[in-house]
Formats: sequence, C-alpha cells, structure tokens
Amino acid sequence: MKIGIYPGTFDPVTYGHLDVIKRASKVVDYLIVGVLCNVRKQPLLTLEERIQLLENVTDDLPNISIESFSGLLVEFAKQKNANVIIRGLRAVTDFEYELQLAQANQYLNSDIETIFLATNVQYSFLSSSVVKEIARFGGNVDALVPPKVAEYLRTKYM
Ligand code: COD
Repeated sequence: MKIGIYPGTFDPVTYGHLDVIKRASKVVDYLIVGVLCNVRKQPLLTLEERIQLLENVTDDLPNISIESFSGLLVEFAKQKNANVIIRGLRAVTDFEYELQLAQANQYLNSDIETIFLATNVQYSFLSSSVVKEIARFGGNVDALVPPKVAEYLRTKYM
C-alpha cells in the first residue's frame, strides 16, 4: 500500500493546496496531510484552526486524514509508514527551496521519495501569504479559498 504525506503549514488552506490534495489522493492509496505545529514564522491561524479548516474542506475525500506533526518530517513519515512525500511546485521560485528540502529529507532517510505535482495553472500565483494580504486589506478571496476559509478570514480581519 502506497501511503503519501503532503506536509505544509496551511496557514490557511487554499484552492491551490486543495487541488494538490485531490490529485495526490489519486496517486497514492492513502494520503496524510501533515500540518506542521512548530512553525518558525508566527502563523495567523492556530494549529487547531488550520486542522479544522482542512478537515472541513476535505470531508468528501475518502482516503485522506489530517494530522499534525512536530520535529522532522521524515520521522513523522517513518512513524506513519509513508513511502512518499508529496509537494506542489508553482514557479521557478519554489524550485530552489523545494529541491533543498527534498535533498535534506533524502539525506535524512533515503527510503522516502519526494514527488512534485505541478500546480494547476489557474492557481500558479496562489499562496497562503497572498490570500492573507488580500484579506487583510478587505479584498475578495472567494475564488482563492474554500467558502469556510473566506468566512474565517473575513471574521478575523473585520
Ligand atoms: N499550487 C500548487 N502547490 C501549492 C500551491 C499552489 N497554488 N500553494 C502551495 N503549494 C504547495 C507548496 O509548494 C508546498 O509544497 C505545499 O503546497 C505546502 O505549502 P505551505 O506553504 O503550506 O507549506 P510549507 O512550505 O511552509 O511547508 C514546509 C514544511 C512543513 C514541509 C517544512 O518546513 C518541514 O518539513 N518542516 C519540518 C522540519 C523538517 O523536517 N525539515 C526538513 C529538513 S531541513
């Protein structure tokens, strides 16, 4: 059985993340969305809020679960018997960071492969930071994030 981990901060989950989750869930038998607890930068959403929104927007997908992790990603993957780490690639600007992360993880555990899913072109500019910036100044994020997330951001920045 192929178990995949899609790790991230998800602060908050966007349609770009959701697109990767849906596509990855067809590539592996079971997908764990791993939400990092001890983020270096201060997230806007608490861990519980990030998890709750992810659960809410993926509740129609049968073969996935949302779980938090702290510490090294490869340790979490080993603990979950995952054989593959899934990451999304938007533009060349992502590449350097993603390559470094994949190679560091390969150095730490060569049994776990990283595979990259190319972004859907309509979401190639989309990131959690862009969404927060737009929402902070009262812009419309309805086409960028699921309704529950848009509602959360409106309340947060009201
Ligand atoms: N289209 C496609 N993919 C997208 C889009 C989009 N519009 N938006 C985001 N993504 C992809 C990102 O490229 C990324 O692959 C993924 O979705 C998650 O994105 P984020 O921003 O929520 O998550 P990150 O990049 O902050 O996650 C970083 C990790 C948590 C994976 C990393 O910090 C980590 O593994 N930390 C634990 C410590 C560790 O083991 N470090 C590695 C060894 S140094």
